[in-house]
Amino acid sequence: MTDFKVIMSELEARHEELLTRKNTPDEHYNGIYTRYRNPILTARHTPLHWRYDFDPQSNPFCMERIGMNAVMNAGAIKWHDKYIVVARVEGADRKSFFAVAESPNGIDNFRFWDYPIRMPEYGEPATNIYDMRLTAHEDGWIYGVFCIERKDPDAAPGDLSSAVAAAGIARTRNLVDWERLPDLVSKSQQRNVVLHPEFVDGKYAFYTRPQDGFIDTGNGQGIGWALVDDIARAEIVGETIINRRYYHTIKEGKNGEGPHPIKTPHGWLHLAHGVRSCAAGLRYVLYLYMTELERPWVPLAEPAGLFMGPEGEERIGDVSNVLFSNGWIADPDGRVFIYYASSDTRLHVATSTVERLVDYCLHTPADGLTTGRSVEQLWKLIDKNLKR
Ligand code: BGC
Ligand code: BMA
Repeated sequence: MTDFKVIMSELEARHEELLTRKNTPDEHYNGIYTRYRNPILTARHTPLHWRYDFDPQSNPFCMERIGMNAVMNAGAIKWHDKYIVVARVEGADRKSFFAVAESPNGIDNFRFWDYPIRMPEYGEPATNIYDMRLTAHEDGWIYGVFCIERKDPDAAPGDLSSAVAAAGIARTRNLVDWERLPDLVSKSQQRNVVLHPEFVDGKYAFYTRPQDGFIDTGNGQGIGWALVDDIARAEIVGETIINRRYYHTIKEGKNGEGPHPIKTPHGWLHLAHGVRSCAAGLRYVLYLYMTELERPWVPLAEPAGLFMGPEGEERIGDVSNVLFSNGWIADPDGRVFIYYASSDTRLHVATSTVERLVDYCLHTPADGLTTGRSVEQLWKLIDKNLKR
């Protein structure tokens, strides 16, 4: 009994120390963004009262009764002056769920709310849900659009991996009570669906990612754009591809919109992920692109290659070689907080400004798609620097 108390108070002290640890910027300078040294959320950050049974009678060994495995891919929003993330928390049972965590400064001191989100079901209960994109829409609601996954009913008898992915839609005013709307109706499977924050021609607008199968995007050529009349009966009737995949690029295999784009005076600033296949499996990196202000579906600029890729410990985790982001916050003062997860294991933050990210997009050479053109671009810069 005394042991139990001692163990508990030690656990609490260590947990508090972890939660209140100050985060500091990484020393590497590239002028584009600054990484922070510590992950902002990991499985260890989840509340002790989610994991331990605090009753010495029913838990004599003071054991973790419900294990947490990872905290990753989080939607993000500034709300009541707090930096809020709605993280994908994955339990030891491989099921993920959504949980809100808040921080006073966006960089450290993230703390989960007492209870994770109880997401209402729509139709047949989902086996898993993940990767929520948050959108404070001009209609006044905060929307969460996320992936719902169920076993493929047409899978061969021994195939326990094939799945079907679709987009779930829910809305809230307080991030606690969620109203689930019908799932997005689409001819193809969908993952990485994002709601644009403004009406376009009086309609709701979605970034989509049509795909042939659960993993393979197949003929799905990239990030799509679709208008929907009624959010409570959302159906994709036509999709325009606004950001394409190309051979031998960082997004050769697949790509997907991250969080909803940030509105800037120069156009919409988009954060996305690109995937390619290699001997080590799939490699996920982040990239940026811009679209026109008045016509958010029209491409404006896209720097060549990756914006951020996994580095150091980020490379290692449950699904190694992955950076994924579905949340960022643009503050009124121009600062941007990029919430990205590494290797499906932990959540990090990097900071930048709208001005820097727009400059990066508009003035970084675009991908010439051949090595010859890449070297020409390099020569141009070298000449400029050495022949001044
Ligand atoms: C996993 C996701 C992953 C997807 C495609 C799902 O089962 O939960 O993290 O993105 O498969 O690989
Ligand atoms: C996906 C995403 C993420 C994940 C990534 C790597 O397709 O939807 O959930 O981070 O794969 O596993």
